[in-house]
Amino acid sequence: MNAKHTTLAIEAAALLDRLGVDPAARTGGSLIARSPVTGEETGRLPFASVADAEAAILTAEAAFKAWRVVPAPRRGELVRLLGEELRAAKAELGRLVSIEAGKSVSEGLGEVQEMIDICDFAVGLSRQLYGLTIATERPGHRMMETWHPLGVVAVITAFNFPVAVWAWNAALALICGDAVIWKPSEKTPLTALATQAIFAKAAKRFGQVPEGLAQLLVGAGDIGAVLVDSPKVALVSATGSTRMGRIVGPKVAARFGRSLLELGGNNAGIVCPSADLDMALRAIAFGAMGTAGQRCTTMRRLFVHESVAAELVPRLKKAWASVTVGNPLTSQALVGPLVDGAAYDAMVGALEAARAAGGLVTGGERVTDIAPDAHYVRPALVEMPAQVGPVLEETFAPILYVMTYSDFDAVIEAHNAVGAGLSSAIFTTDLREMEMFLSAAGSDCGIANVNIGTSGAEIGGAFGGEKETGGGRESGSDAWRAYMRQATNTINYSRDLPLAQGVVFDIG
Ligand code: UN1
Repeated sequence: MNAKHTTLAIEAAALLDRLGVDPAARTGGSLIARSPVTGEETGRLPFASVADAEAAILTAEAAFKAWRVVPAPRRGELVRLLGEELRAAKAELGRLVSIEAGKSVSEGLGEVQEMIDICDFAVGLSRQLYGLTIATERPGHRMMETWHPLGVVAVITAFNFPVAVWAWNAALALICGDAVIWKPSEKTPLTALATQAIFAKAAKRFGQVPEGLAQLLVGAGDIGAVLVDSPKVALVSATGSTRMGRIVGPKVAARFGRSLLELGGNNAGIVCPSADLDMALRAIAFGAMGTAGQRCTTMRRLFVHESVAAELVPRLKKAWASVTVGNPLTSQALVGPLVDGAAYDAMVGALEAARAAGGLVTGGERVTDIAPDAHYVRPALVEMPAQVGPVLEETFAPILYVMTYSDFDAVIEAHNAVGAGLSSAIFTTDLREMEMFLSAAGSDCGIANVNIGTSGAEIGGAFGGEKETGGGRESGSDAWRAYMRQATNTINYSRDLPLAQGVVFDIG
C-alpha cells in the first residue's frame, strides 16, 4: 500500500469513527470496500450470512408489530430526529459519499440534502396519510378508507445513490409504520454503515424504538435472495438494472408480495427550433456528464432539430472537450471516476458498437494520469446516423448519443422507441410542442421535463418510470401509498340492513 492509498483509507476510517461506526464493522471481514477515486481499499467488512438475513426478518417482523400501533405523527418524530442528525452529519456523510461513489463534493453533499429533504417531507406526511370518505348508496351508512402499515420492507439499493435511495424508502416506510431491512450495494458498504449509525443516534434520542426497526445487512446476492423470497417481507423496493428487476419482480410476484422497482433509464432530450440554446447546452451538459453519467436519470440520447444542429452540436462538442475530469476529492473537476473496471469495459464496448453502427465519437478516452488504479474517462459525445445498436440500451457511463430530426411527431415516436421509460426533457419555447410532449400522446416516461434536463429531480415529486424502468414510484407525491395497505370500511349506523345493489336476502 503506498502513501497516497493510505491517506484515503485513513480519511474514510476517521469519518466513520466520527459518525459513530464501530471499527469492528469495517475491519477484518472479506468484503473489500474500494474508492473509485483512487481504486484503493477503504475497509474490509464482514459479509452478513443467510442465517443473519433470516434472523433480521424475524426481528423486523416483531418490530413492525410494535411500531404499527404507534401513532403516525409520533413515528414522524423519529424521522424528524433522523433529519436533524443528517443535518449535523451532512459534511461528513457527503464526503464519504464522494469517497465511496466518486461524486464531486457538491454532488456528495447534494445526495445528503436529498435525505434531509425526504425526512422533512415524511414528517409532514406523518400527519396526513389521508384516506377518502366515499358516498355510500345505503341510508344510515358511512364508507371510508383507512391506510394501515404494511409490514417489513426490504430496501435494495445501488452504488450510484448509495444513501439517498435508502432515505427515500426508509423515511416513508418508517412514518407509514413499517420496519426496514436494507441491503446496500456491495460497492458502497461504508456509506451504509455511516447512515445506519446516524439512524441509531436518532433512534437513541427518540427512545422506545423497537429493536430491529431499521436494520442493515451488508452482504452479497444471497442476502438479496432471502429478502426477495421471504413471505414475511411485504414489500421489496429494489433499485438497479433492468436485468436485476427481471429476476426480482417475478419472484416477488410469485409469492404475491409487493415490489417497487426502479430500474434502468435511457433518458432523452429533444431540442426544438425555438429552444433557448444557451440554457439547453447547460442542461444537457449536466444531464449527460454529471455524476460521470452514472445516474438513472442521466441523459443518454439527444434529438436536435436539424435547423439548430449546426449551431448546437459544435457548442456541445466544445463543452465536452473542455469539461474538467479529475479527482473529486482534491480538485474542482466536474466529472469524477467511473465506479470500477467493469463500468469502463462497458463504456468501451458501447463506443465500439456505436462506431460499428456509423457513430462519430468525440471524447471517450481513458484518463490515466489521475490515479493508475481508478477509471477516469473523458465523457463521450457520439453523433449517430440513426437510433440503433447501443443507443437502444442503457450503458452506465457518460455517453451522449446525438441524432437530428425534422418532424415533431416522428421525434416523439423515436423518443419513446426504447425499452426504458424513466426521464425525459424537451427544450422549446413553443407552447404547442411543450404541451404535446407532456400530453398522453407525448413522452411515455415517468418524468417529463420542459427546459430542464432529465436528471436532478426534487424529492417532492414521485420518482420512477414506466416500461422496463419497472413502474415503481418512490419519494414524493403519493408514493407513500406503496408502503401501506388500504382498507375499505363500511359502517352501518342505522337500524336496518339494506344490501348493496338492492339485493334481497330475507331469512324471515
Ligand atoms: C438514481 O440515479 O438512482 O433525479 C436516482 C436525480 C436524483 C436521483 C437519481 N435526484 O437525478
